[in-house]
Amino acid sequence: MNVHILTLFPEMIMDGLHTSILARAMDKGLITLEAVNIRDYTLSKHKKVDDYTYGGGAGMLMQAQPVYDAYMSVKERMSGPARVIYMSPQGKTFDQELAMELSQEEELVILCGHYEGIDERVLEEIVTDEISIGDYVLTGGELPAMVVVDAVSRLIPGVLGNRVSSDTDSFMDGLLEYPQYSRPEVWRDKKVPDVLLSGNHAEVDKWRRKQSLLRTRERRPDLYEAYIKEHPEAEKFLQ
Ligand code: 4H4
Repeated sequence: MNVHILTLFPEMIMDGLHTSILARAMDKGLITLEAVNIRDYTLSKHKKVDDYTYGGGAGMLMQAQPVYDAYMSVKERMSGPARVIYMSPQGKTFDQELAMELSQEEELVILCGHYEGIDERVLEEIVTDEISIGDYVLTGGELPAMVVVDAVSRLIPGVLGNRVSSDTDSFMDGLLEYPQYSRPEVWRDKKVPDVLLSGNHAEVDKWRRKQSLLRTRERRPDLYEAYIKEHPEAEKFLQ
């Protein structure tokens, strides 16, 4: 997957995403990442990229021309058509299902807004998907873009190096993940559940399924109801 991020703060993206797993994925050639500085494409002699909004109102807006020209510079270098994602509170809420969908793409362009957002005309011209990471307003789209890249990248085969750990992630099967433990067996008088030390994989799987159902029912009743509707037989694990 080739990820192209259009941003006013490329260093924030490159520093933020050069984590161990993503850096290794890039070294393996599984992912390429570039951050394109929108400011490099402004035609204004003062490197201006924002202006007041027509109709008045507080705040500034990112202008269309620099964003469009930055996108066109990336488009020329892409191997094929790409989803162009605009990070905004007005978008579709990002979730594991959307992460899975995006992980199938070969090319991904992510546009990061600032100030009050971006001129609607360039959004209409280039954006295919508007995505939100939650119902709150941030100062920039860079953190949301890094959230999307992180969640999508780890689903690309070979990135985690151990597919099992993403397959049993929370939300992957519609349930929250079960509690997990590592050494030592006893920590501050708290013991690892005996079943996990038994070596009986069938019993471990049964215990984990029950814990996932209990945790989901307690913490995310919305997910639990949806899951039980799809899998009514699962309630037997709670007996
Ligand atoms: C974009 C602020 C659009 C306001 C922005 C608007 C998020 C989020 C975010 C910087 C930019 C903000 N991006 N999920 N939440 N005018 N981005 O807050 O549409 O309200 O992804 S606007």
